[in-house]
Amino acid sequence: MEVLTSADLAADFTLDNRGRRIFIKGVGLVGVGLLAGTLGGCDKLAEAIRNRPVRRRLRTGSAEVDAAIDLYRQAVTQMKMLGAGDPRSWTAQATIHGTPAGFNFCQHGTNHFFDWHRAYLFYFEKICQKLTGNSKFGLPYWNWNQDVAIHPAFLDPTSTLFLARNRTSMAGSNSITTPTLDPILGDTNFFTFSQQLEGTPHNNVHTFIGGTLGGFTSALDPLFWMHHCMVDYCWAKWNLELDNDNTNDQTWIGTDNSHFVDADSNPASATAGVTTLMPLLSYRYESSAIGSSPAQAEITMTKSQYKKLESRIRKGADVRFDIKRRVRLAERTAVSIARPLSVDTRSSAAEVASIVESDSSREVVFASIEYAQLPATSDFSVRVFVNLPGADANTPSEDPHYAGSFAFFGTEPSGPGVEHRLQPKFLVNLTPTLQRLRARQELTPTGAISVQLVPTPFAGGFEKADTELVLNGIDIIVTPVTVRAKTG
Ligand SMILES: [Cu+2]
Repeated sequence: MEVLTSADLAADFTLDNRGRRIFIKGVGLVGVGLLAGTLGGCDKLAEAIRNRPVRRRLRTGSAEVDAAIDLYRQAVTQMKMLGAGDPRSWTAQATIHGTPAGFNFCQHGTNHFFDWHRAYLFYFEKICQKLTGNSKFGLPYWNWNQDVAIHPAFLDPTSTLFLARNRTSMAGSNSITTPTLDPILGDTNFFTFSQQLEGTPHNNVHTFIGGTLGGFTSALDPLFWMHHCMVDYCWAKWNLELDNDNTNDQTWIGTDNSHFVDADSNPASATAGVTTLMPLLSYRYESSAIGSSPAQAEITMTKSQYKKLESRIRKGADVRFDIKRRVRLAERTAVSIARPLSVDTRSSAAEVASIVESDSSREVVFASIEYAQLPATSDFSVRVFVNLPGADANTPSEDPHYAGSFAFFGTEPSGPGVEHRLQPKFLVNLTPTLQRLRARQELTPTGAISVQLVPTPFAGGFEKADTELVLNGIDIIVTPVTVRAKTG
């Protein structure tokens, strides 16, 4: 529980003379109503922030969570009853994200994956609050790392929260496990953290659970919002609890995410910069563990600690996606998912040596994999191995050569109305695997490094074994480690 007074806010925010807009350094003028849901003077603003909605971990056995699920059920029922012409209706909301013909305004595979979806959830939550008449409603989040199974409230076929899915649990997927999530949440670079969180747990949850959730219209599944709320909590935990900084790149901060609708059906938007403040000012998360990062105990923050934190979030840091070295492994090529692909470094020994000997305290080595389009099916993940040319779908992920995995969200749309092709790109951190192989003396500064891409079906066989993956290229890239900020 942070202690926050109007005096703190007066120092940090300058209200305009009518008390309707606040000036936030680096972000500019923002409506008070946007962030705190209220108009008026400093006292009301401080009050609104102190009492902002709590987004709790979706679970059984908690009266507060049960109450949030009840409100959510009411909100979904009401949104489904609104006419299709109402921009707050269930289908209109899902259409902002995607239509059967493809993704619409959502950001995937870009640097705005986190902030676009945060703004999307923010306005959706406001609509839920308005329709239920409960301004304290907070979206519960599905922490798939702590609770692999879908909450029972979403599994009852007679409930409005139900939609047909392929699975009722993430059990059997290693995309949400602690060994997978720890290095991703441990990545101190905003850009590479975002890309990995998107490609691995985010995409896998969509397609492993499957059904509508696995495709472009996924927001029609009531569970979509709980899944994305968890993605948002991953970002908030990384940023606020684990002391990592967002980028201070002015282009990023100033990018406006639009095409949203507020609770009164007005067009709404939010810059990336504003979204970084939302978990501090507009709602807050009930902390929970993700991987080895424990739940943070509710702490009493002094005013100065709170101000320090708020100022750190507002400023961000000099974080960029800098590539120090790049070694090309493969050019454009098409491969069937039934066939693992093995590619290796054919460049100079010096380049290989610089990767093998890369100082892991100062550099991170990634496999950067870019595709020309989405595949025709998405019932599989692609697992990445280092120096294991014989790796196949049966090779266990516990193998020391295993580095990580990613999945495709959505399948290549076809037919009229399809405007643009997505070019999915993924980063898989090779650093721990390279270190392990070096310790086992399986890597030498003059030998080659090979990387294997192994499509592995979620269960049994592939839905369509002749599905093609069209690669744009594979590179090994070396990026400098971003130094983590230290708050008081
Ligand atoms: Cu998503």
